[in-house]
Amino acid sequence: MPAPASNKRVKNKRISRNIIIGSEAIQLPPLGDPARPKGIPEDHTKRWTVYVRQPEGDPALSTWLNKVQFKIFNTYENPLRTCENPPFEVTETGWGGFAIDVRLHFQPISGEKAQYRQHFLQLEKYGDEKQQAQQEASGMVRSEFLEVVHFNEPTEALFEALTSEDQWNYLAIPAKGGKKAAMMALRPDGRPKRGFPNGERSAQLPEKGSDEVPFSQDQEQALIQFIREKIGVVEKELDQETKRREETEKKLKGLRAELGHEAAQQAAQQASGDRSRRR
Ligand code: SLL
Repeated sequence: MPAPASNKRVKNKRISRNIIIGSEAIQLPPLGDPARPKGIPEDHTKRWTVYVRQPEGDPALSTWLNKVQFKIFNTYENPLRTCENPPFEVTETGWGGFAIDVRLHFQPISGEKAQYRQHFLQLEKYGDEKQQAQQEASGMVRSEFLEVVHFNEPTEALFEALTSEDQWNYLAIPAKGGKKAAMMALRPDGRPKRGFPNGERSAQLPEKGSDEVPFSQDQEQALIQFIREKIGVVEKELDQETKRREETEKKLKGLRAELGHEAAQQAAQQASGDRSRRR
């Protein structure tokens, strides 16, 4: 029986995605300090957050990541914390660091099993003097690692999702964003205008520009024309310079010949003088 279409894999392809797994910790105001939030166990000295984030500007995480579970220290209530949606993070208070299991669950279209990573919850300052001074000054200790997730021979559905333009839609500036939004040429739904007016998807530039469409084939042609003209100007100047150099060289050659002739005569006179004196 043939495998259902959703499980069909794209042979000889591997798509990788980066994620940041990290934690941030800040000092809590001490016991008795009115600024200390209520209801925190007396021995807790830090507030921390452990998280899975996408690197800035990367394709959207939720294309492939469905949910994240953080297995925190087992003295915490409900130590297996599940984040079904971004932000994939857990915030708690405590007094000590420990290793957190991070379970990455992929979108069902991927047909992939969950993957496990570990992150050590770093609460105390660390690193060289400069790093520690920076942590002291900011009042925060951050520890981050870049992790790579590989999809070997992804399912067709995952391959489609991981190669789709939609992964960057989250970067679109909302339509009411003023000048910047106009620059981006947005559709009414806030997504960037792309492709041809008939909806055909393309990496081509639109033919005509406007106030809202700064980059077009027209503008590209105008730029090419401008550069060609400038190249023409430079070539003409180069020609003139070459001619000037040739003339100068000719003059130099003439002068050298003249000088050579005179010098030869002088040398000859000198030599004959020397001879007559010697006699
Ligand atoms: C270890 N580092 O790995 C030690 C344990 C546990 C920290 C650190 C409070 C937990 C709670 C807290 O910060 N525990 O209140 O349940 O063995």
